[in-house]
Amino acid sequence: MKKIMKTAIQSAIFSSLALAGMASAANVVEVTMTAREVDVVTDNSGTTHRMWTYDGIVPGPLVRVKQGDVVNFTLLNDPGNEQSHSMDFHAARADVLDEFEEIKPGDTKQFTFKAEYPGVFIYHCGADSMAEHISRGMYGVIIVDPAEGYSESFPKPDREYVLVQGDIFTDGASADDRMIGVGWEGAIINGKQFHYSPVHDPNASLVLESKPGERVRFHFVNAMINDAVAFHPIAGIWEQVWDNGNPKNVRHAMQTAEIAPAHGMTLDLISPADRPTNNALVDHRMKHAYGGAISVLMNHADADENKGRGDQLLLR
Ligand SMILES: [Cu+2]
Repeated sequence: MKKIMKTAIQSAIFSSLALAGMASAANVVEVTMTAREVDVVTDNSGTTHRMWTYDGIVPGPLVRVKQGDVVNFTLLNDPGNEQSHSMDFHAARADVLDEFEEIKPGDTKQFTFKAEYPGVFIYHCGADSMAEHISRGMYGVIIVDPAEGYSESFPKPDREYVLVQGDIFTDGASADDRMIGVGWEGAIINGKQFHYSPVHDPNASLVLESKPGERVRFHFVNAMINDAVAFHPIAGIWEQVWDNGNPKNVRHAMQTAEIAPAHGMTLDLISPADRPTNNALVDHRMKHAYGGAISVLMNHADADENKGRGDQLLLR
């Protein structure tokens, strides 16, 4: 009896130690961003707009963690700013009035969350009016890679690109204007109209690239404030689409994926292996496509080895 008790106590102690060990084993990822209100170039010709940003860039920095990681986030609101700002990570479960509260210029906000679910999530400023804060550029992407890694139903890609579609409004458009679409000038992909489309804009100097037959993965986030995106790869078919980027939410051989505002999707494209081809990745809503939401993917043998890998997932 005594011996059994002792064993039970020992095993209880061992269990709690094991749990503590597991907790401390969680990877903690430090992420710091500074809200900055600055002029940003929004097309391939050098046109600037007054934007509100994370770290002075649109979209903000790409954050990538693994499911189970703890994100320790710090937001600084630059003292030179005029507006209050905040951070809302869609990958977090938190308190909108606590972690996501807005802070005044000069203030700092720190919070921690655990990335519990895999997928591709938007983050954005939630300060009033969101219509203005988001459409002036305060958004970005956090990818949470699945804890179990790649699998048969979620294969390892050869290349990955991050695409974020947002709105661009005339500088003077008020929050109320933006809410109802007044002053809308076009759609921006990773911060610029026709960013990767020399076909539609001779000043575009960047294209997306892959080799024939490669599996190219797109992590797409819709940061437009009112409109869904009808994402279609012209001259291609999405091999698989994972709603919200979660390996469990798979669909096959899709032509067009409807992506709601503030939603994300992961989509794979495989080009013919036997010859060089091109795809035009469009928002099939013509207003958006011809407003700037067309990107060219060139599939050719000389594709830049660095593109779609390492730090070249979100081309600036
Ligand atoms: Cu803001």
